Amino acid sequence: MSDILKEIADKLDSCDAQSISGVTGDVKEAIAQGLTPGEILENGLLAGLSRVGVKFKADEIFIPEVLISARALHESMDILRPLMTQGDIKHRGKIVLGTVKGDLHDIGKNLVGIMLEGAGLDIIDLGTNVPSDKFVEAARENDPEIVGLSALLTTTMIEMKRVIGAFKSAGLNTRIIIGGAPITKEFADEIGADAYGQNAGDAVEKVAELLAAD
Ligand code: B12
Repeated sequence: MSDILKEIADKLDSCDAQSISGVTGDVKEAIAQGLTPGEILENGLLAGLSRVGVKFKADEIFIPEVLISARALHESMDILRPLMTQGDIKHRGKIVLGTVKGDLHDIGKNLVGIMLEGAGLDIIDLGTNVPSDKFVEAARENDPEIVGLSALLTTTMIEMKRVIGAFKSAGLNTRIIIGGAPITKEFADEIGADAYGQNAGDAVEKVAELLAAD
């Protein structure tokens, strides 16, 4: 792996505010060296964040430290976003995206949003901790082809079922795609979601399939 990607992963993993402040500079340096945004994201930023996740699980670090890393990742994504969405993109449709009620994780959702934007979708991002009625309201207002739900906690997965139920009750047949670390294809089928995306790349493929089926 290139030195600069290792540097990015190590700094993000340090969870130390002083050291982490250099991450955005390293991301710019990696771009200058000709690395692609995808490489920087996968092998630098997400490699570092995954090590953070391991330490968080082992109670070696706590929420404030994870937030320092998450913020650095967010700032780095602001630098990468224009590179991932540039070009003559054909408008392919609209997607309402949000993390379900009770859940504040948004790194994965934001990444999915960036990739879908790059693939030509207009993104209506409702943010995190979004109750089912807000998804329904946003679908009524914006008339999207697709709604995307994210959940990172096993305790909030069930909210996805509520959102799907709320769409049925409201008489809306907008396609719903779900994703997030604890989500599986089996769970998606069980709750009646139209698709499941395992990661941001898969989300782009599955959304394209849903749009083609319309
Ligand atoms: C960062 C983080 C946080 C940050 C979130 C910051 C932020 N702005 O998002 C903070 C510190 C706030 C946090 C808080 C908590 N967290 Co947390 N967190 C994480 C951590 C370390 C990384 C998650 C992440 O961003 N991953 C990187 C992204 C890129 O991956 P991803 O989210 O999976 O997304 C990809 C796919 O899943 C998919 N995808 C995601 N969304 C969608 C949507 C669609 C439509 C599609 C198609 C695909 C898709 O595509 C994405 C890109 O490839 C994980 C550990 C881990 N390894 O996952 C724990 C983790 C998720 N957290 C956990 C816990 C327990 C908590 C807390 C309850 C801790 C506490 N005691 O308070 C709180 C809950 C707060 C709340 N109400 O939500 C547990 C969950 C355990 C469980 N089984 O439920 C984990 C797994 C850590 C652990 N092993 O214990 N957390």
